[in-house]
Amino acid sequence: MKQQMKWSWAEPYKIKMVELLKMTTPGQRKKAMQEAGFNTFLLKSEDVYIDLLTDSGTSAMSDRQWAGMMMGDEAYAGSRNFYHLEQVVRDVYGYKYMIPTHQGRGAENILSKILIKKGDIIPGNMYFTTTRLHQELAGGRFEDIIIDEAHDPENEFPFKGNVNIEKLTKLIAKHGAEKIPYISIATSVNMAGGQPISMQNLKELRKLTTKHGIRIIHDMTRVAENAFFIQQREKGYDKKSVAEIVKEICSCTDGATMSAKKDALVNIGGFLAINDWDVFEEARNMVVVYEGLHTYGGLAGRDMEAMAIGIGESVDDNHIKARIGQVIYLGEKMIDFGIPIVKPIGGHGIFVDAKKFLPHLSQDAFPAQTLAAEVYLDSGIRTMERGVVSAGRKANGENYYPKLELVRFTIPRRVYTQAHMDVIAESTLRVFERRNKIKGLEMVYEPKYLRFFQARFKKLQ
Ligand code: P70
Repeated sequence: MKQQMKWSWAEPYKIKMVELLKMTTPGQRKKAMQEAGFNTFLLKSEDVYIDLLTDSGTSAMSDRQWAGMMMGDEAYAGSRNFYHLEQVVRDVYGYKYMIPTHQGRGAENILSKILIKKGDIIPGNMYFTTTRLHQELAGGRFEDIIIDEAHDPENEFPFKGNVNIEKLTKLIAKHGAEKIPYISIATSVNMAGGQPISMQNLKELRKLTTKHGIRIIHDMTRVAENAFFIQQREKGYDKKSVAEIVKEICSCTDGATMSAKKDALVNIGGFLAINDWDVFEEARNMVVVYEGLHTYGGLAGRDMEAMAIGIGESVDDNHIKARIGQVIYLGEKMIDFGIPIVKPIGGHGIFVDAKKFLPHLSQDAFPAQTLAAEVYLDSGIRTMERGVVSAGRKANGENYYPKLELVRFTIPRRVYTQAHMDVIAESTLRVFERRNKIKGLEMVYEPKYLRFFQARFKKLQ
């Protein structure tokens, strides 16, 4: 499926300041990769040319956001930037109550502690690393209820973030609604490749959960990107603005955790939003233990101001069209080169299928980790493993073996140009051309939690 838009898109901004990049030699990159134990998380950013590790906290703020930083009210309590942020969350997303947190996982921690009891089941549309870990640490167990299509990189279903309603119905019948504190629903499902959930599916889910008295908690980290895909692909939404669709999505859910470092165009920040007063009360109590007072939650006043302004900019149709237009441009270039990627192209990056790219490597030789290292060695481009290393181990110590073994080329917002996209695709092509000669990796150091961040590897001979 060609996703290319009929007419060219262009950025709805011009560049006022630039940051110079360091270019490296193959020898320097080899040394840096060895020192980093073949883990791109352990590279020094100085040794990176184009940084596609993540779209989290790496976007460029606007002049308006920077001006907002100067308007920071750094009072310990009751900062005016907090009240501005609270108002924006109500106006743009429609949630009643909001507590700022230092980033997304801060909100996940508090919410999981409040809503989950030991032995609970939390069904969700594919796991996310930090989200699942907080659910498990609170005594719960995550159950994947995403549609099967999401696990197949080749399947071009337009809403691979959808929930399999039948699977969920069976799960409720099996465990009983009292064992399910909430359904964990992400928009733009990260681990599936930035795939959207449809409004129709969300509405069906709302109906079913209302019948059983189960809450829906929304991981709204990339909700605006999901809304764009609904506008482009779902019947009845082509005339609606991204802002209208975002609000409609949120209205189908009871609360949310947000990492504002993505959609909301800030370098740090997040929040917990909820419509239920009792949960809010408890969260407001708990935030002082883990984050800070409920009117700053671990953030400076200036951070909250930049976030409030960034949220407004994030739901602008022209912004989102250019943001996703750039991702699609890169994806189509890779498809034209014959590089196997997850389809349809998602919202925040290109996910290269490492199983298909390196079919001679078993999952125990970490194909995605290997490929990420090889792309860096070729050009200094940094990407992220999203496969067996990220999936970690089950409570009984066995490895999770996810069907998707991917390398994520994540595109920061408003940072790189179309020429950078060309260089990225060409570097990946060079690695693809020598793929048969590439050997796998062996893990030589494994941390207990979220191992992908700090694990170290050695080249297999
Ligand atoms: C990424 C980042 C963060 C994230 C997310 C979704 C859908 C929650 C969070 C947590 C950073 C990251 C995190 C773990 C592993 C690798 C990278 N995703 N929900 O790069 O938010 O980072 O603010 O605590 O994508 O995808 P936060």
